[in-house]
Amino acid sequence: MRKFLFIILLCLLPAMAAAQDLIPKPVSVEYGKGEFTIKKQIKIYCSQEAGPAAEYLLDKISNAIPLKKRSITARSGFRGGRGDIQLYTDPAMDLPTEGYRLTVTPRNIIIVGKDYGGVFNGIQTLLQLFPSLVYDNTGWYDTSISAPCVEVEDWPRFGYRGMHLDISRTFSDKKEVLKYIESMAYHKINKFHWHLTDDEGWRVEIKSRPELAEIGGFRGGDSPVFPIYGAWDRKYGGYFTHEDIREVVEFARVRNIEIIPEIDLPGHSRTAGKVYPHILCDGPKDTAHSAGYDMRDVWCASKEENYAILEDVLREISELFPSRYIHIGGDEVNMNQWSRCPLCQATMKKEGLSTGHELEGYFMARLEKILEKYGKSAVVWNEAIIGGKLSESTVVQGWESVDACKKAASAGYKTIVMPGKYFYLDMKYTPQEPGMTWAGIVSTDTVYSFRFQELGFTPQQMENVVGVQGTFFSEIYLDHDRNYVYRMVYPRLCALAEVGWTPEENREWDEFNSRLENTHFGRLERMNIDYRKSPKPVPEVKLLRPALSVSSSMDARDSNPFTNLTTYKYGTTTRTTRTCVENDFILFEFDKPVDCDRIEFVSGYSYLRRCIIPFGYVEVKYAGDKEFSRYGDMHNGKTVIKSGKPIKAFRIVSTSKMNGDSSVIIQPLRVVAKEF
Ligand code: TNX
Repeated sequence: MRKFLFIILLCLLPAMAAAQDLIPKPVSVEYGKGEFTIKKQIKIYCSQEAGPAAEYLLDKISNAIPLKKRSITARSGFRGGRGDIQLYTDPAMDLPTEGYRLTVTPRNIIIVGKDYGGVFNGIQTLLQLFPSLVYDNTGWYDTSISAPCVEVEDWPRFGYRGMHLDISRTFSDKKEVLKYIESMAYHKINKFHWHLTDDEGWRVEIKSRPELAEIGGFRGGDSPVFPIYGAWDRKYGGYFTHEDIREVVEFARVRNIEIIPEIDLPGHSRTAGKVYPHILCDGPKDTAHSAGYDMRDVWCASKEENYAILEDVLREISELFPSRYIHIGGDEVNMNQWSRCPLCQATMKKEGLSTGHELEGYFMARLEKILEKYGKSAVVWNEAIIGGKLSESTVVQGWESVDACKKAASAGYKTIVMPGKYFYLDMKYTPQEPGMTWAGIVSTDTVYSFRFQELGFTPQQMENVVGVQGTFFSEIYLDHDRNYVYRMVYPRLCALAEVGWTPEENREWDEFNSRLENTHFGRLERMNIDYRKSPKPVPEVKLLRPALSVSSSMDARDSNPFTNLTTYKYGTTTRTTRTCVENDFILFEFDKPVDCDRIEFVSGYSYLRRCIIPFGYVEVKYAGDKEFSRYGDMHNGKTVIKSGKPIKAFRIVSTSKMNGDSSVIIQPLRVVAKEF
């Protein structure tokens, strides 16, 4: 008998452990005795408005068990009493928006939500109580699934718990975007900030201005938009039609996710400027360092026709997206283009504006007016408020720093807190892994460590904080496989989800991390999310520093001289004064022939394939040779020379007409010693 009890206890253990590993952690959970089991059939009763959530839940349950009988009965005014699973809303319940009560007993499961979002959040908690098979739609089944008896009372800390995706730099198609949204929903993320336009591509159809997407949706090949990140040798891109967008919006709506689309204005607009050159300022072109390619990327703030185009764009976007909010950008505007433009100078005089930021304020305020006409409010990046007061209804995203968030909140704007240092999920996890670096190294722990109080947010500022958000900018994505985005986003988004959901005093890193490791990683596997695993140690190599001289057909900037290459100063680079053109070369001559395993040449940033020599070839002069001989081709800005013979010199020759940028960056060579 004792042995029997022990076995039962053993069987219960995994279920109990899993049950406690909820992410994001609920406000209150009380476990009871026993469990609710689904075998061959299930009856769901729900109120009318909870119908889509019921369908969603049934789909997930059907992932885990081949149901013989399944039914959903939706009745208006349903308030519980019948059905194995009962779902309904009760706007009068004493919980905040999106709150819910989930009760599991051996007899039934009841989820009461304050609203639709509440019911949906309750379903997400329930899914985590079931075995992770509910997430797996690849045809693996069990004969039954159970959830432990429990009473959960729960609500979010913030009403805004967002995640972002940049589909301009690297395009993601509809199927990929839907998977991304689904993964967010599993973590009770309820806002999707969709970055649809930027310098490298316009990804949303505008029927009244079709060229924007038809031409601007693609770069490279015969497109006027030159490649700047990846896909150098082909026409690359895509865009979402209105029909696609409606499908995505509906998919998100069922999942309690509001989509906030972004048209990044007035900067980050090189694509629009290539499609419609007349939208740029009347000032000089910016071609000095770029082999004739005009680098300008800012809408002229003074051409009335521009506001007419933008009204068309914003009207269609407003009609397509039900959200009250449309993101109109406002970040990183190169104001030199305005200061060289006679029209913008005249506008500034007329309007009494003395700085570029004030002109940006004028531009954004005009767009706010347009949005208002279509019943919408603006979301903007934090720089947009430097130049003066925007509308009270405008929401600010603080991305540059914690301070920028505080400033926006103090100035009275509703603020979304998303400082790069904590929440930019395109940053590296560790220095050895891929990712951007401008905001620093962002480990999962870094994300989780975000605490408003410790960072000195005042109670007044907190009143304006609507929530938190992560970003995934996609400059580097194209240089990796399609799962790169998931490794960058997960598990960091799990941490962010908890920052946005769980009361600060209930959060503790070690305990969160054990929930991740014990259970949640297993869920992510079943969700088909290729989350980041700790990297394997990189095999150590010995680097040689043979004396050499470097020369080039391109000049180096004073700030990044060629001597950074001859002294092998890792971490610094050489940067040329212009882009590369055909037949530009860089010549490396060693004082003595070098006998090594290999030489690695990398152009561009170490972590970002930009400012590279996109294509070229390599010529080598071996010890004893008089002439150079062709070693091979170079693709995507980097090459490895592994010849087995001592090398006296080598030369990289460009076959690219330009690199879409105004300089070339060269990293110090890595000359790897033979086995040591
Ligand atoms: C900053 S976030 C940007 C983006 C880049 C991102 C890369 C923001 C307002 N501007 O344009 O893609 O960094 O991390």
